[in-house]
Amino acid sequence: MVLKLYGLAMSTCAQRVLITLKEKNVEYELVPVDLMKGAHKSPEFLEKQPFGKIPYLDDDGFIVYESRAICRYIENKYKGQGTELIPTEVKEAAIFEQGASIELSYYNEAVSVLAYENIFKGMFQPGSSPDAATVKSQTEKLAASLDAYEKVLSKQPYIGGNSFTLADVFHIPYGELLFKQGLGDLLSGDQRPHVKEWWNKISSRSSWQEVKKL
Ligand SMILES: N[C@@H](CCC(=O)N[C@@H](CS)C(=O)NCC(=O)O)C(=O)O
Repeated sequence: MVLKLYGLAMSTCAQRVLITLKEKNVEYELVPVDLMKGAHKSPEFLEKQPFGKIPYLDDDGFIVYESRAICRYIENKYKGQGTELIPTEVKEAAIFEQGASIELSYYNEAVSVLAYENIFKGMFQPGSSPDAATVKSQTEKLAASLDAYEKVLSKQPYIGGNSFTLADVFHIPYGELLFKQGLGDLLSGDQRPHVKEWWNKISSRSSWQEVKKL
């Protein structure tokens, strides 16, 4: 049975998984979940994903949720197929885990709060506007983190080491949304040349170009 991903192609968390599926050349079916109608809070959905969030994966009855965990599951299940997204050599694996933790610790909160304030808030609460103080503080926090990224990326080409990995994949969807908020310069400005080079490389992957068209 083909893997079933419950989510939406426009959801950043589902996009992480979709990029992974494309990189691994794995067949899948995307089953839409109507967030506007609250389908993700229905008893049937909560049975599979108790936190009421998209996405979750159904692999012939085996359920896994949390986008990063789903990506790791797909990589481990399809090891040897498509792009290798988690290195196996012990030191390379450690640097990969370091990169994955960097994304979760120093990037995800700022980019997700910014996307909420500048994009999603208005969609879910029509008439509301971004909180200027939150936008300012999260932008400053992200800029400070990216200064540290610049140091990391001056020593290695990818955030998870010497090759493209899931640590890079995890950054892509929210990174792209920064450009839709007029904040793309944080990633592609000349003030951080190694971040710029890294962002250009990871965002031009054909997997992401295909996911953007879904
Ligand atoms: N840590 C979770 C986050 C999931 C998440 O926040 N999903 C969002 C879409 S990107 C969602 O379901 N939002 C609807 C809601 O919170 O009601 C993951 O990575 O899967």
